Amino acid sequence: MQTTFVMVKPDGVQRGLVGDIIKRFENKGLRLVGLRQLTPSLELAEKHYAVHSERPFYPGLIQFITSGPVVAMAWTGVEAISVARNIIGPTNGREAAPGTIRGDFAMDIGHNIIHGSDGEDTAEFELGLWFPEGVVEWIRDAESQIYE
Ligand code: IDP
Ligand code: MG
Repeated sequence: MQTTFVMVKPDGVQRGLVGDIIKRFENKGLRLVGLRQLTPSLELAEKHYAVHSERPFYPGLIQFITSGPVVAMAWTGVEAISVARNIIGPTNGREAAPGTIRGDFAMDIGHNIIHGSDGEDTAEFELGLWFPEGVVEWIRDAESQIYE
């Protein structure tokens, strides 16, 4: 089992996509273990995107992500990190396949609706950053049907 960090960005919240997005992860069989709505502080945004601090799009990215509320989530499942990335789709919404979140809702590279951790180390770092109090321990009864 892995837990991954997923965040609906300000464009996804403003466009009213939170419910649809949560539904896709639930339908797939992932288990929701953390959920928080907040407008990220500059400090939090800069820590989250520190890896991109030298990129030309970084100032715009920080401005965007602090511009309004986001919905931060933690999802658990077998190989949850790559499963979530597949549900999300590639960065550029115009290139993302229909059926993925970005493929269905995004037309842009920057305003691409949603974030998902890209590896085990990133997931651990991001979960600690956005859920410092930890996540919720529970078992979905349906997991006996979801997994062999
Ligand atoms: P990812 O979100 O698919 O993992 P990353 O390369 O990690 O993509 O970039 C982080 C975020 O930075 C992207 O989701 C997007 O919002 C923004 N971003 C990435 N590349 C560009 C770009 O070329 N122009 C504008 N924004 C970008
Ligand atoms: Mg990334």
